[in-house]
Amino acid sequence: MKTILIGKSKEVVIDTEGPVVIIGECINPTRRKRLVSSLQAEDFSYMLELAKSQIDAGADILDVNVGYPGVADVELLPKAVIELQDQFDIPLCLDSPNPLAIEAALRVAKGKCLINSVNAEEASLRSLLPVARQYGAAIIGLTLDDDGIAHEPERRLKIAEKIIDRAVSAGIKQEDVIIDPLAMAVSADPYACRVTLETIRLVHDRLGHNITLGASNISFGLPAREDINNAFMAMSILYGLTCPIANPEKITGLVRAADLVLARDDFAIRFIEHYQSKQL
Ligand code: THG
Repeated sequence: MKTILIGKSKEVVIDTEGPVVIIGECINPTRRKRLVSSLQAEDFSYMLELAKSQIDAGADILDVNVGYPGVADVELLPKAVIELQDQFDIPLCLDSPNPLAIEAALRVAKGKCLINSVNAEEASLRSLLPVARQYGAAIIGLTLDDDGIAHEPERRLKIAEKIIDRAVSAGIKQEDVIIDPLAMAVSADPYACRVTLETIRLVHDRLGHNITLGASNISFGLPAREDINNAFMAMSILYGLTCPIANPEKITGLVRAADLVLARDDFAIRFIEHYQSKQL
């Protein structure tokens, strides 16, 4: 199954057969004080720097999250989109819990964006599916519903099916629903990653949809986070993860290596190209 996103004109294809597509996570005020203070002053230069460095490091899509307490991302998210699309031709993943901010950003965005995110709560489906349909956007479907987060992979699969059914009923193409199996901190629950891995496998085998997740969520609260993230990322890719949300400066080498090992990079062309770009 293929999901196509579009920047100003450039198309990016996310294909369940791979290779892995990287959604750059760094435009996110969590733990980035400088992004918060610059955005508060409506100075977008640091955000644009973060965009450039992520693209140079291998990002195919940029996640854009400008929300933080006390600031109206209804106004800020569309401004950020305009600034980014003025400089870069890369598809955007609009990341906000606020449906009004998502809609305001879609109104000004060129191309075809990804909405991050919809979930199976009735309020989320009702507010966002018509918006996705209206603007021709693809959606990330988080596998949680009005009962919260399920701990059984089979239940997360059922929730994924529900989101896909409702999206198709709302006029969204099936392939435009990318499933997020929910990556949670393994420090809080020893089985957190096993549940996520098993959900990835079920969604891949039974539904055949593209799959995303926040790759660095799992290692919160632990040392040597990169080691943990890398182990989880490699296993997730084998099971069917196709478009992780991650820091490209830390993940692109591993992603290229995984594609090579999975016979998705004939003659190691992309692997070597990435390796050489880092030597410059
Ligand atoms: N699923 C979906 N969307 C998501 C998530 C998800 N969006 C947000 C988040 N989870 C993924 N994005 C981030 C962005 C920044 C950080 C973590 C996840 C982050 N990382 C470092 C830290 O934790 O200290 C700091 C920056 C760095 O090391 O580069 O803050 O699960 N659909």
